[in-house]
Order: sequence, then structure tokens, then C-alpha cells
Amino acid sequence: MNEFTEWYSRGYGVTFRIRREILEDRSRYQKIELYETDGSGKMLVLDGAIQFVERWENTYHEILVHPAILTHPDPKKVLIIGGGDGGALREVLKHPVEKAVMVEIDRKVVNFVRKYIPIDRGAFDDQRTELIIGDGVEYVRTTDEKFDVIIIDSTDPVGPAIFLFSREFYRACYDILGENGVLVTQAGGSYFHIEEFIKAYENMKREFDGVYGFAFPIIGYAPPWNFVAGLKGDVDFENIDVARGKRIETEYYDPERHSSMLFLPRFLRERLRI
Ligand code: AG3
Repeated sequence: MNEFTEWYSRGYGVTFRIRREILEDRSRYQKIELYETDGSGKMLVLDGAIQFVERWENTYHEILVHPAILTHPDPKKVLIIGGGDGGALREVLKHPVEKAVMVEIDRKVVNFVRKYIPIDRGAFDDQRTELIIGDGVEYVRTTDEKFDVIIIDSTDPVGPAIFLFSREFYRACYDILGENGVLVTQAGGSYFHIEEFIKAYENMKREFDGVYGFAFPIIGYAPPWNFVAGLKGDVDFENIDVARGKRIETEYYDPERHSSMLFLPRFLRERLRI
């Protein structure tokens, strides 16, 4: 039996045993690989980085989406940048939002995932979904629409997605949020993207009215995995409406233990001066 390993630094890797390769292709943007793992379902790999494993993808998508949506008192319009697999979209649509706009750069990712691993479970066909194939940065810079929540489901804070972690980009996102708004981004591994996480946190802190770093163990990535949320206006990340959260079906995200996600290793908390 074969194996697939994603290597991080310092000789650390994340490995799945592989039953077969489903496809390997190259888009304008990246190398795309799909595998059938031995017991964890199918797996999507972009440029050598594991994006999700079917059995475990909700460890990531629930944590990316629900804390941010629940932080907003009345989210109606949500923007997702990236997230071409539809996992984040599926979680967003569990909430009574009116519209979810998704801007994904790589049409091939959307098409392959819909064909071979449809983890969106119908979310792409939901009336509330608007899928735009295009550059998220360009969209944020030019749109006239306003959003309550922006979710950035990008690749890592190294390489081509690096601009999605910059001050300029966060400023542009701030400007298209309504009076009260929340932005959340994945921000790499707690132990393997330390400087990138700190940079994203500090960039967001400069442009937003409040910022929170949080983490959760994700299977498929090097756990724990970091997230950063930026707040605009009158929203409170620490005191969500627990009753509202409990109405949403989740396996990992626990609205009754929401604040426990704010635990960061001591060295990280101290570096962030919080
Ligand atoms: N989000 C990808 C998270 C980054 C994974 N990084 C890694 N394996 N090095 C996009 C895919 C999930 N919708």
C-alpha cells in the first residue's frame, strides 16, 4: 500500500495510507491531486499541501465558520474567499443567512471536488449561494456589496496566498463589512507557521477594531491549527449567543465551550502580548 506525506519543517510530516490515486492534474494555478485514503475517505491535495480529508474535514470547516458567524448578532450576507471545495459554504448555510457569495480562483478545484468528493452536500445548488470564479483580492477591492461576515478559506500564509494575510487586504475587507462585521481566516499551524501567524494577527490588529487568535486540533493538517478573527463595530467574539449556537448541528465546534478555543501555547500568547 502506498502513502502520501505532506512535509512541514523540522522533519515533521502528516501521512495517510493511500488505496489509490483518483486523479492528478495541473490547473493554471496549482497541482491538484485526489486520493482515496485507507479509512479516512477521499483527500484533496493542492501543490503538495493536504486541503482536506473527507472523514475529518469538519474538524476544520466547523471551526473556521461557526465562531465567526455566531459572533455577528444578525448575519445576512456572508463572503467566502477561496474554499472551492464547498465545505465552508455548507457550514455557512446551516445558519439562516440570506446570501453566501463565494469567490474561488480555481474552477478546476470546484469541478473536481463536486464530481469526486461532493462535501458541499448540495450547498453549491442552494438558492442562497452565488459562486464567482475569480480573484478574491480583486473582488474585495472592487465590489459595491457589503457583508456581515467574511471567511477566508485560503491556502497557507506562505506562497501565492500571502497577500490574503496582508494589511492592505485586511483594510479592503474592513471597508466592505457593514457597520458591524467579522472577518475570519485560517492562519497556519500553531507550531509550523509561527511567524506567519503573528504577522497575520498584527496586520489584522492594525486594521480592525478587535482581534482574536484561536486554535483547534485539525486532522489532516499539523495540529493545532490557527485562526485569526477581526472584529468591526459592536460585536463580541467572547460572548456568543450559546442558544443560537446549539441550534446548529456540529460534531466538533462546541458553542458551550466557545472560549476554550482562545487557549494558545504560552510562547504564542506572550509573543502576541495578550
Ligand atoms: N484551506 C486549507 C488550509 C490549509 C492547509 N494547509 C496545509 N495542509 N499545509 C482550504 C481547504 C479547505 N476548504
